[in-house]
Amino acid sequence: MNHYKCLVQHEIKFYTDMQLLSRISISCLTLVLLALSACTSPTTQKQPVSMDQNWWKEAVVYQIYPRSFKDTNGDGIGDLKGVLEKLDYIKSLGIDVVWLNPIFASPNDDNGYDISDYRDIMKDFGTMADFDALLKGMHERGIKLVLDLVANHCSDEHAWFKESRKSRDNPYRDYFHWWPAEKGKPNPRISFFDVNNDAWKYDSITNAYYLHYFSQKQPDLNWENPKVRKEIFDMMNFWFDKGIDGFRMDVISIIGKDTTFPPIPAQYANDVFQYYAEGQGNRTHTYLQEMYAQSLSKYNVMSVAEGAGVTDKTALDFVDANRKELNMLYHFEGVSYGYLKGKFKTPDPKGYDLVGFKDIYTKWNDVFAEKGWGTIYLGNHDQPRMLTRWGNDTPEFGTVSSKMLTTFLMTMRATPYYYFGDELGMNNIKFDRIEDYKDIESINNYKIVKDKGEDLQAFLDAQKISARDNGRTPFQWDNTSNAGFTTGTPWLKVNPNYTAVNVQAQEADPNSTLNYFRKIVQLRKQNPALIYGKYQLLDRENPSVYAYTREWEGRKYLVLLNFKAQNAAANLNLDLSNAKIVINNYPDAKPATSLRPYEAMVLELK
Ligand code: TEU
Ligand code: CA
Repeated sequence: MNHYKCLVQHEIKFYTDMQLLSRISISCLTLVLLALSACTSPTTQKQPVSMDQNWWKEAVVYQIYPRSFKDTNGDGIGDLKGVLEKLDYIKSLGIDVVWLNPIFASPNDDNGYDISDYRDIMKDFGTMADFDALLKGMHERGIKLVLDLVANHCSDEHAWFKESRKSRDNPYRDYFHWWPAEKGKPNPRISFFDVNNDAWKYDSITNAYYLHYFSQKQPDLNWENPKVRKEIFDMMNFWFDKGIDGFRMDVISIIGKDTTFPPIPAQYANDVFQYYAEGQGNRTHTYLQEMYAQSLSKYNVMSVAEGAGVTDKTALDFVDANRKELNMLYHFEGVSYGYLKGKFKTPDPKGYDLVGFKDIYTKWNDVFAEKGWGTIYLGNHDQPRMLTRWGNDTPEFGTVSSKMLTTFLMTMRATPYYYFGDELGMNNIKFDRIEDYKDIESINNYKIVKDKGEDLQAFLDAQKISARDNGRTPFQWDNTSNAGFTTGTPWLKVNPNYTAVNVQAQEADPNSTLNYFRKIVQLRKQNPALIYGKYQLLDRENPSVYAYTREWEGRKYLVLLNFKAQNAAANLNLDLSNAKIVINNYPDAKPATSLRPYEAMVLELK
């Protein structure tokens, strides 16, 4: 069975259970809170702050996919000089931190997530001198730089792997997971990017299989080996000594492995990712504590785990400060929501149910309410454009729903990870043909569907909403050819709507999504209540409106978001007569609980 089917089925089953549970607990909580709020004045109530304040909690992170940002030499591929050239634009957004997807030497089987030299820059992107200039340029502007640490696996073209596969007694043999073929085929492990979903690849040179959770060109590193861990920590320190401000850690949740490779226990049969992350003992946490001691603790840097397979049950183990592991984690439950059971990333044609959406984000807020710290995102390089997936990308509602989603991201109690291009309201390109896709995930899953004789048209239709390449099309700077991204042929097609949706057009328009983003970034930064304030969901059952308050040190904000294309009203027992609108996405808004399509407003309650 396709592993994605397993993944999605599990997520839905898991979600349904959690939804029931959280419905019960949230409604109890609501009753208690309603009772409490009846006897305390909301403006004088002080919220205890149970955690330290940190720069990375207050930051807005802007993620740049460098391949698609700005090309300066006409080869059709974005580069580091392109990011350098656009630093003033990045600064103008008001963001604090830039996260760059991998920029290291790579044969690009998976766009840089297959690293062949961790201490060198990918040729397509430039040189180490370009990197040094970029880091300097960012720091001069007060922007921090976070790089991508891809340490679950490297490239099969990395010197370590080239050595490792030569002979069974090579000093690098134990840098990877090998299974001698004379012991028979190892127990199955599922690969996410393999046409047979098989994570074991036979290598005839030494008559053995090696493990690759991702593509055959991404062999998994053996973290059981202390030499591997030392290599990784030294490499991290190399970049920290250069002055970078942190790492986003690719699938760091699955680095620990039970190297006896037992059969996967039945309880994980429908969710292999969760088995990889949570089912193999405590190894990952032991390694992360060592990483903290050997590297992270020595610098004033931030760390964020890509929490693939991590549930709310174990999330705090990664980010509770007392454990001395990492700072933040991003979960997959939100972005996995709304796909059909048993189908590879296929959205429900009826759309997604907002109550379930609210429950997921509320549950994850609660995980970090006392300890640790969360993140919030609706798009990244592994996701389609947030406007298409979670908003409404028609000409009528594109701008307003884009601003509504931005309002959500900027008013939750978590560090926002904002994906480049979302500030312009970029949407999915929706390719018709498989030939237009460049992503290994789309290409290999197409082959899987084809080999099984399943419905290819249905697959392509679903990809129009869910494919990763939708989020990777070139950034839209202006209305000249190729959106000003390149003078050559772009590596991935430019969305034809660039003639209208681009930076140049939006700079001039005070009501553009771009200027709205700038404004709401400032609003968040100037109001600690929007960063640290307690989050309280209101009117949970409302199928159209997401309403919540944020409250801290006598300040209280009400956030009202209509997620639907029809008018809708929130049912709230709140007096809005003295409320003041601090930001809204319609020009003539008044404090009210009735909202127009995709209307968003943030009110300060007095
Ligand atoms: O993603 C890990 C991951 O969970 C994805 O493979 C995810 O399942 C998929 O994108 C959903 O469509 C990280 C990186 O973010 C991704 O770009 C890499 O391809 C992957 O690891 C391998 O390094
Ligand atoms: Ca280039």
